[in-house]
Amino acid sequence: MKRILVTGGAGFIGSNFLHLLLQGEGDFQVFNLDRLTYAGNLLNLCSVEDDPRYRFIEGDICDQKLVTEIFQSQEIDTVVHFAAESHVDRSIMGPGEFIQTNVVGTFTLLEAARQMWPEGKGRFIHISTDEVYGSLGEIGLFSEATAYDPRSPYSASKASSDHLASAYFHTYGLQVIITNCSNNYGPYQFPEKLIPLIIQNALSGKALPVYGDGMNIRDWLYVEDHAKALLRVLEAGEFGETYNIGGNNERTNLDVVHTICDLLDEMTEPLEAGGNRRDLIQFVKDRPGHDRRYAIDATKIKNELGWDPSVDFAQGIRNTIQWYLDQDEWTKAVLDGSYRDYYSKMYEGR
Ligand code: NAD
Ligand code: TDX
Repeated sequence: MKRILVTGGAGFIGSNFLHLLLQGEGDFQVFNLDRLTYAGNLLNLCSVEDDPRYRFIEGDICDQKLVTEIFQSQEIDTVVHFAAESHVDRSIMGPGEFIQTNVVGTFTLLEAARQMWPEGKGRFIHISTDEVYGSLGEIGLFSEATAYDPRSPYSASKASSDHLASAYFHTYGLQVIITNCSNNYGPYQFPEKLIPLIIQNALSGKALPVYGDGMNIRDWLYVEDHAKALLRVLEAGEFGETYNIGGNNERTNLDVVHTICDLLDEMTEPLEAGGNRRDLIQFVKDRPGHDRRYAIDATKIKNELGWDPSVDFAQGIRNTIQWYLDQDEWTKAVLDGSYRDYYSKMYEGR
């Protein structure tokens, strides 16, 4: 029986991954180690908390004593490592936490795995991002062979953690796999990120902040497709390999915002003040070091592991909007005082 340690499972992608994993019949135990930062929320896990195969452990991945104790007492043989500080804008406001959790936290987990697992045993799946590759011009795609060129404190911290994971494979033979994924969207995403932020603001008739000229491009992937890709990696990925995961779905930010506005006009009551949601768009000061374009070549994971995205953007964005419309309790819980403080620091006077 596999004994899996998931880190950051109370966050956006981690909770979607746990839902999928626990929907399966497999014989395993899964432990979710999460510090419950502003981005972690146990409401994301209500549907799995009674599953006897699942246990939540509140704690910090940087806590070496705790991490070692979990590896020992639970005989962990698999790590799926999501825990991170994940928001680029917050990393620009204050990089310290990013270095701590993303670099030191990853090191702490790798080190525990190295100490505890005999050579040739264990599996360590390190979840990372396409942002480590930097910014693309108008053409080209990021492949697994693209050189790293991170531009924000967030992406630099993720790049550092990827390099550590890779070094543990080469130096110690730790059975590591790294995945680099494009922008995710879908249920349970914290509303600091573009898509849920625009949905929440557009619902309440607030300004919709678009950075710069709105022509930056991201490759959007529905979060369940990312979770499915990670399950394939867990089942059949090759140790020492990197897999790029992407949606083959490039869109300008402005196009994404327009799509959300039009769908909300169609799916909900009109705004009290009249007009349509596109009228709420405000171009604001650009993000410093804003990467212009990301796009993933996902040929390797398609050919080697048989994974392809299955939800197209038209369907995925509609599901996402409907999910936020249905989640009053969740929304109230996350749009709390700390979010409002963050929002005013980030957006007022911009
Ligand atoms: P998130 O911010 O929604 O969730 C992060 C989770 O980690 C939260 O539950 C938080 O409580 C937990 N956490 C943070 N610091 C911790 C610590 N020190 N110890 C224990 N738990 C801690 O992030 P997400 O969007 O779900 O991203 C998950 C992973 O996927 C990250 O590693 C991120 O870099 C990567 N990723 C995200 C995207 C995306 O579009 N969101 C794309 C590619 C890769
Ligand atoms: O208010 C906004 N206005 C705006 O124009 C916000 C929050 C964002 N943007 C722009 C910036 C980006 O070009 O939208 C794009 C997407 O922004 P984010 O949602 O902050 O995502 P991004 O910076 O692309 O990073 C995301 O994808 C890769 C995740 O946050 C990372 O965790 C992941 O690694």
